[in-house]
Amino acid sequence: MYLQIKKHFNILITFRTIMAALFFMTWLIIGGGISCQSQEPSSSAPAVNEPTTTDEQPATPAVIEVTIEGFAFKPAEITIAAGSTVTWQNNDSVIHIVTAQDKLFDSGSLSNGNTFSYTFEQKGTFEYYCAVHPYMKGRVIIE
Ligand SMILES: [Cu+2]
Repeated sequence: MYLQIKKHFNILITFRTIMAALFFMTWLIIGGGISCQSQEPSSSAPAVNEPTTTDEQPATPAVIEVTIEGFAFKPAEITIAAGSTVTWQNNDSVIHIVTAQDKLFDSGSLSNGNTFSYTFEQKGTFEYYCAVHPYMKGRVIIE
């Protein structure tokens, strides 16, 4: 008789434990859902600001240096904002001439240490090469 009561008591305890666990899991799921929703507005607020700052960066004109070294333009391709100035410096011991494919600019003869600057006002892709060594090629992308 006593054993039977104890057995019933144990089943009741197990049932209560399962119900408590289920209730706790439901509370976790609902609680997690609420905390996710409450975090969304705060996390989306800086996300709106981030693209604004990255949009502003390319719009800022700058002065960019391209070195001429080892019969190559370094870097060979640059992407910059309209109004930016590119300064080429010849670090080779031979003469190089920075020439635009569309004849937009021409540096003339650049000996060692000489520089040439050009300001890009228009958006677009500008291909250039060295008139002395036409295999030397570069590109300026204005955004
Ligand atoms: Cu050259």
